[in-house]
Amino acid sequence: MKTLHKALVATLLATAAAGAQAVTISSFGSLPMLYPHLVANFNSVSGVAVNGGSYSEGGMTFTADQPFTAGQNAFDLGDNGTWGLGKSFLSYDAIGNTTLSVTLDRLSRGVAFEYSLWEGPNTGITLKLYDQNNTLLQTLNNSFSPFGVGAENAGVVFGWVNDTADYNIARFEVMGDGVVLDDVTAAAVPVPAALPLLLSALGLLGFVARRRKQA
Ligand SMILES: [Ca+2]
Repeated sequence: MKTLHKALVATLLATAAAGAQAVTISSFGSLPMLYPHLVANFNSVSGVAVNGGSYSEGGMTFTADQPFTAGQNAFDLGDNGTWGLGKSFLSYDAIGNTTLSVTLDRLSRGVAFEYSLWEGPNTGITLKLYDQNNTLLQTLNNSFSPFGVGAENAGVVFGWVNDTADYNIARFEVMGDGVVLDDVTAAAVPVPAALPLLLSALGLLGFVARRRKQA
């Protein structure tokens, strides 16, 4: 019991200290892992074409102003070769910039995904984060130039986390030309989900205190 109590406190302290930073999915360990993340990996669908509608998975709803496909298994990325051999992912149009909007079922303080894209000169994506009032929180640009020899199946993980109290992501947009995405992840939710968790942690402290009193 004492060890568990220490682990909970350590996790909460780590959460408070993490601050804002660019992240990869592998470094999501610095986020509050006590709550489940929202994850869409598109592994359970095959070639679902969406044109003017939306696709939902893992607590996220994907919409775009141009067609996209959920559960794509291979995608021609021009100079970047064929992407995603052996995996299932989301792809969208390679003709001009497209904005993919992702609405979250719950507020989040961080998002990340693996991506690749069509040939240059558009060698990156723009990520925009919005709060529950649809107010823009942040605009981030990420450069990625996987082109040429050896670029087949190249991809990079990009994301952002800010665990300050009033930073709540309700929706985000990924803009780019011929983008493929996989393992879209929205980090755990300190508010409002943190409240019952904090209460349960406090309850645990109370339980420990009571046990000590009885001993
Ligand atoms: Ca996948």
